[in-house]
Amino acid sequence: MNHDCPKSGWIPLLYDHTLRLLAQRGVTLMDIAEIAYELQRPYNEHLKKDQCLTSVEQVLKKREIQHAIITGIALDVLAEEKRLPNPLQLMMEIDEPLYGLDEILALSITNVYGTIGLTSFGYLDKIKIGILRDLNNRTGNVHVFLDDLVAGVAAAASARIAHENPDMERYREEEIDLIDKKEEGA
Ligand SMILES: [Ca+2]
Repeated sequence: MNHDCPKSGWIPLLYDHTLRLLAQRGVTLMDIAEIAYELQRPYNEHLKKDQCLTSVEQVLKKREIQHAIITGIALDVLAEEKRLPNPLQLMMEIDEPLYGLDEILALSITNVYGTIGLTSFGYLDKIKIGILRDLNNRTGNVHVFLDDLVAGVAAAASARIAHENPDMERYREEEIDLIDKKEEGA
């Protein structure tokens, strides 16, 4: 741990760094917002894409989510550069189907917003929409972790909107407030 970094300055830096990493890997926040929109639209006819974008931004401000993205993208990049030790290097190159840590890491993102996020994540694993389909088709790049991270953030952003929906019980709103406050103050 680097104790030279003042806590108050470090957290926004990590947010910017996370956005930069996603951009370097060809993923914009609007790409993620569009998936969140598709997930949540059936339940919310007044939903706007801007709302989804704001939700994605809020999700990406959470430290444990930044940590998951930084870790997963680092492994993808190291695999692309063939710098991982074997057999991990080989498993990443062939996207070994029995290797499930990419999904486990992404679940740490969806877990923040409870079971709605979990259900959406499972759904996205089956139907690859938007940028998820593009990531799967981009040859020459390793996206073992990135596809699940993007799905995780989209599912979390969608769950966050679901929690905010006025049709849901009041305690849900309070729950979301608590989660946000806990993170901001952490
Ligand atoms: Ca994957």
